[in-house]
Amino acid sequence: MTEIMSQLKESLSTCDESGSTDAVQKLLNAGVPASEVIAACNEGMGKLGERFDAGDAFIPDLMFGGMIMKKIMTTLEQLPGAGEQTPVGKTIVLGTVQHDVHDIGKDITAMVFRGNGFHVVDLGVNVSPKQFVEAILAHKPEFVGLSLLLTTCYKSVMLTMEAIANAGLRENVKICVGGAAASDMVAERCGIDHYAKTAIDGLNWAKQFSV
Ligand code: B12
Repeated sequence: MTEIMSQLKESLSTCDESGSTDAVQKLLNAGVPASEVIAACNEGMGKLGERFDAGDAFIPDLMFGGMIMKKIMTTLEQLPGAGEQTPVGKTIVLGTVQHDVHDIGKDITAMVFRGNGFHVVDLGVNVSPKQFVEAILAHKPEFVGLSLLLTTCYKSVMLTMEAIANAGLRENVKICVGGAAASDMVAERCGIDHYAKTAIDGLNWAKQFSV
């Protein structure tokens, strides 16, 4: 199984579509849980990012890698049990912060929360601080999830937190941040309750308040 996991990571990082989807199918057929498949995909996408950093991959590669990843997610979403579960009656407003258009991690997070009975309000990408505030007012969520992939968008996180506080809503919601540019330090500096390393980490954090 380790070999197929490695095949998946290698195929995704080199944008080999059939190699990636074959590996996913083999893993699922062997009963590997979707969460482990997602974790391997994450690593593969991270490696693709490293290739991009090293000048060995280019924007079209990132885009193609993103398309392969979305295809894999569609397969995972169709698995039995991946849909809405018994509602836990809690809502999360989710979005990728302003000026950032990466949505794969956010979409996985939405899928994971939905699959565990949360009501998910997905605001999409490039979400302005004002849109977050409006969504909190409209949906009265218990949780807000910010996705942050670009270090240049750190300021968007700060401005979003400021806008939520200025609207008098900070005490009403628990807030977490995730994505490649997020960290414990970002969370701490922005006054965010939790840094979620993965979607599952975010879910487990939210679940403690949801029993
Ligand atoms: C695919 C990709 C793209 C695609 C995105 C396609 C899409 N539909 O999303 C495209 C081509 C659009 C793109 C564009 C750019 N990209 Co890009 N991209 C990537 C890449 C390779 C993979 C991202 C990804 O999808 N990973 C897989 C997912 C599953 O992982 P994830 O997002 O981290 O999510 C997981 C967790 O973090 C967590 N999570 C994420 N969000 C949240 C939120 C909450 C609430 C919770 C609980 C959890 C959670 O859950 C997920 C599952 O566990 C990364 C490399 C990397 N290391 O991330 C670079 C990367 C993020 N991109 C980068 C760059 C520079 C860019 C561009 C600026 C390039 C350019 N010069 O134009 C543009 C910016 C566009 C913009 N304004 O946003 C850099 C950022 C560097 C930096 N320091 O900021 C990276 C790190 C690559 C690199 N190493 O240089 N990119």
